[in-house]
Amino acid sequence: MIKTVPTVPFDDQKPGTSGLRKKVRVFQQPHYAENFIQSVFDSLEGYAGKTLVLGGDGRFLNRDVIQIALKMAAANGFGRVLVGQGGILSTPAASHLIRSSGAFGGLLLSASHNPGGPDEDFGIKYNVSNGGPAPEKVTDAIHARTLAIASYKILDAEDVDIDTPGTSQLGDMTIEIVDPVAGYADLMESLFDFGAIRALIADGFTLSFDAMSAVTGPYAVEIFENRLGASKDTVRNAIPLPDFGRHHPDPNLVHAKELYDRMMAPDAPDFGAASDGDGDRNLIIGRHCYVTPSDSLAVLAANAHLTPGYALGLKGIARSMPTSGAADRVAEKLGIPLYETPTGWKFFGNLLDAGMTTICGEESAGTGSDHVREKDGIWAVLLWLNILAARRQGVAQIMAEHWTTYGRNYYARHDYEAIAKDKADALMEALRAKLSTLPGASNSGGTVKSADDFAYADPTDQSISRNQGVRILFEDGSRVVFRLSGTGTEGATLRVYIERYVASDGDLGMAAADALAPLVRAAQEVADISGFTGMEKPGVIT
Ligand code: VG1
Ligand code: CO
Repeated sequence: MIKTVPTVPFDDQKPGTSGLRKKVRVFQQPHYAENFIQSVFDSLEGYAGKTLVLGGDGRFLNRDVIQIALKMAAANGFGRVLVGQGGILSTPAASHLIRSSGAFGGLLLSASHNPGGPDEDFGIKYNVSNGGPAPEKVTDAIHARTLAIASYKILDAEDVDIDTPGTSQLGDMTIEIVDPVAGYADLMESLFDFGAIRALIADGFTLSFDAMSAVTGPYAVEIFENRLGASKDTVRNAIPLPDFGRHHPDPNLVHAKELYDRMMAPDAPDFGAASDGDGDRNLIIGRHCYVTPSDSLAVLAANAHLTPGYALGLKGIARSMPTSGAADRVAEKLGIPLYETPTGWKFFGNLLDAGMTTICGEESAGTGSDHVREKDGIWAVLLWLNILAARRQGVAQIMAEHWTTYGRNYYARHDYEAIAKDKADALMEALRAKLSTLPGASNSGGTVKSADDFAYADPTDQSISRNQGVRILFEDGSRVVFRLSGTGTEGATLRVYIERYVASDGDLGMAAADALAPLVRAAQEVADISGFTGMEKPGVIT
């Protein structure tokens, strides 16, 4: 029986960089998840009888919201829902499933790199039929609907068994519980030379993958251990846990410290990697050699042609604005276009659909390609492995050669977390107010060449996105970028992105912190970070 439940709007359901993310306690309020899901459905047209993909990263509340979404999808007229067994689907696997099944769209339950558990974060994101995050015009419509919603529809039914593979009925709707891993692993096998990687591993190459007790565990075990023959202790923290073992599933130098330490030890494996809560990010650390995500994008783009899936070359490279310009130099050398987009994967979808770019990346450890419409952690690891197998060189050697060819973009991101929102807004406001006075002025970073607030015009549909981050560009090509995070759930997070380019005949062997120190001072001088936030230092440096 379909129930129509009266409700009132919540005023805080505006999707951020990647879906709606809130504390679990917020999502547990009566009608909260239901309101948002109904607002998503109300913003779509023509889904009657069509297929919806449903799954998440296994965090606390995942299973409960899956039951709600199933009953609401049935009540709202979807014809079929594909659910990852146990409610599990990594974000890239969900993207692939949407595409391969011809689904109308998908609901992805995750707060990605944010921690999980009863006192931590949960999230819901809607992806469209190309498998990618809903573009801004859709998320704007969803938000508008959340402010006007008066009722939602839900089927009055028993909970559905989501753990047993197979097909069942819920009202008029069919539910298929599918293997979350197999189809995705097959896709990976179609893109990369598994034989060459297997041979590399058989020759003694060692790797370590930290799944951070999040969703990639089952994928990594199947792909690295079962299909590629890596030893059975390759994947660490392989079981997805509702609270990620109380860790923060963000693969960076702070939260993946254990992996970092292992990779810096005298007996380190040849290659180390980690992924985040929902499996779309990747951290790459070679033996004694950390690779910044921006450099990783550049190296992958420069070498992708060595792998079967990309043997014909790349159509273009796209990177988010704060991501370093390392990939730009590769695009230049390859003679292909480079696109600079705002932060967040939703901006890459149109470029990928239009065949304008093949590889995309973000400084936040996200890299992906046109094989799906999300960033993809395991894909990036496999592309690295395939390149290592083709070149038979170590990560450190590959990085050194890359910098000698292209020069080096020293890079770091400084995060100031949990700042009072009004203070963060005031900082950005003050910065914007002085933008026009900066060009020509000098500070510790050198002479400012230009300063602006990044705006993006999508070349495929001409839609404009403004206020995407303040950029201060120096005459020597260095830059400092400031923006506020759109994924946090506590106060505001200020991200400061710092970059300095040194040409191939310059000093390529500095410690990043030393190379960037003058620009870090410049950031403080220009934005008075400590004055506005009361913080002398960032909490996280990646
Ligand atoms: C962050 C990253 C951004 C990424 C987004 C979603 O956004 O900076 O590059 O696309 O997270 O990643 P923000 O607005 O907090 O800077 V995930 O893996 O959390 O879905
Ligand atoms: Co993620």
